[in-house]
Amino acid sequence: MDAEGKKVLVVGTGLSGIAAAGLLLEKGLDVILYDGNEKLCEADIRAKSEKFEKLPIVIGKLNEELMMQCSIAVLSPGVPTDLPFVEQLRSCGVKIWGEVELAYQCAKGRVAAITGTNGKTTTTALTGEIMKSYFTDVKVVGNIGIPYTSLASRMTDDTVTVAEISSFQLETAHTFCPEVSAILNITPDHLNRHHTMECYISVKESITKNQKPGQTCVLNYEDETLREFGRTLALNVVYFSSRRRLERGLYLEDGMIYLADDGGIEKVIDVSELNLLGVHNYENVMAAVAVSLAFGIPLEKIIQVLKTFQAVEHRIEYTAEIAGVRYYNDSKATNPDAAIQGIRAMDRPTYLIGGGYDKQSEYGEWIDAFDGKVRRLVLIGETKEKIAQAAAEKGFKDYVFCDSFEEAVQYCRSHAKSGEAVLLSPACASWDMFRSYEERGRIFKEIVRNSAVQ
Ligand code: UMA
Repeated sequence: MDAEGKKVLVVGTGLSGIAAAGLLLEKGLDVILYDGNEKLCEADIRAKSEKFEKLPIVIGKLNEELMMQCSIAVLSPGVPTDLPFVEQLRSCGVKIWGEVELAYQCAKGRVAAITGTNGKTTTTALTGEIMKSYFTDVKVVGNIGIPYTSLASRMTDDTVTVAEISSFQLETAHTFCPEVSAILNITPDHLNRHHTMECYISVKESITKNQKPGQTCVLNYEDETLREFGRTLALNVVYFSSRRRLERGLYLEDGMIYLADDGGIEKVIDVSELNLLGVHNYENVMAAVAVSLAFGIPLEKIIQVLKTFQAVEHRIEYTAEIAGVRYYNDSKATNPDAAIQGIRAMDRPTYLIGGGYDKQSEYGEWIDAFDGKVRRLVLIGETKEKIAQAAAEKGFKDYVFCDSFEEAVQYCRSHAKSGEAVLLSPACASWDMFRSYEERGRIFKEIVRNSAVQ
């Protein structure tokens, strides 16, 4: 890594920034750690790692003099690349890298990378489990919650890395080149960050931009954008489909997943043998199988893992049954498309908790997917009025507003009757009320479980 005797600026002091700064210090580079949030306290940041004892930390505003001292700025994924200070860094000649770019430049071994609007965490976790059953050194990193930089220095030529990569991370990943990539689906999300759907699509597709002929890209045949994109790639493209038989690739038919390869068809698994629910999850399974096969893992080995793999936390996660009411935590549904999968998976009348941070999403299709199943929509957060308006426009008037998250859960607790369900599937990010969707999901589970013992 060439920092030309200058300093490296790390932007953000969340998971990514802390791990990136740690990696750079380990490499003996001069690091400045910066966070734009004026409310943060320097001592708290310094306490995050023993390595930070003498580290220069800047909070609030960056001055130009300091920018001029840097050759590279490593941005955390949550930092938009078009902010004025990032533009200023560029005009000072500072290279803008993301945390994934830094990790990739320091890492070794083989890489599989998974992106898509929804399903990437489940697919990454499942692919990681399959890889672990076959290879001795497997690292599962990225948007899944383990920064790539936190493990990069421990990777060797024998390491297999399975990386969940978000659109935010792809924006600043310049040389990143996975041996196998997968794009699961692309539906509107994060449009406040990427501005247009075209930009969002092209960022997602850029996961393949450095891949070479002979390397593999796994794509969802039922996503028209991706189907067309596959036709333009000079790579080994493997499609999967939940709606039709494919001549080559993986497909779902009558509850069975098949692998078709130039005339030969093999049964992979009957979906009733999986511990995962819903067609979207069968798509995730097909993608994970395709990635694993491309890494040379025998199908029998893959099938063994499929039979034991459990759903990821916060994704249509069964939480409890209290007085005949079933509670599900789908906090990971941070956009309408993910929330559509959540309500589709319900098989009973449902009290649905929705709303949160405003990412400028449209909620009409989510409301269409209620399909008579939503007994009441319990709305919270920044978007509650916007969602209520979208619901009213669709003729759905059975909604209530709650002022706090706790109030929303308690409302459902006191209204839902035996045989009904309560589903937290907000269709929005959590950042207006919580630090993360994980925190929102954990608090949901806590309130539900505590109310069971009252
Ligand atoms: N910050 C600034 N300036 C800004 C914006 C943020 O200084 O303009 C600072 C904040 O004050 C804060 C820090 O940056 O101190 C936060 O950085 P971050 O938002 O990048 O969060 P991290 O803790 O580093 O977590 C990130 C991912 N977060 C985002 O992409 C928003 C995590 O994905 C990921 O798990 C983690 O890196 C490890 O790789 C979460 C996520 O919500 C799960 N991802 C989105 C999604 O899945 O939809 C993309």
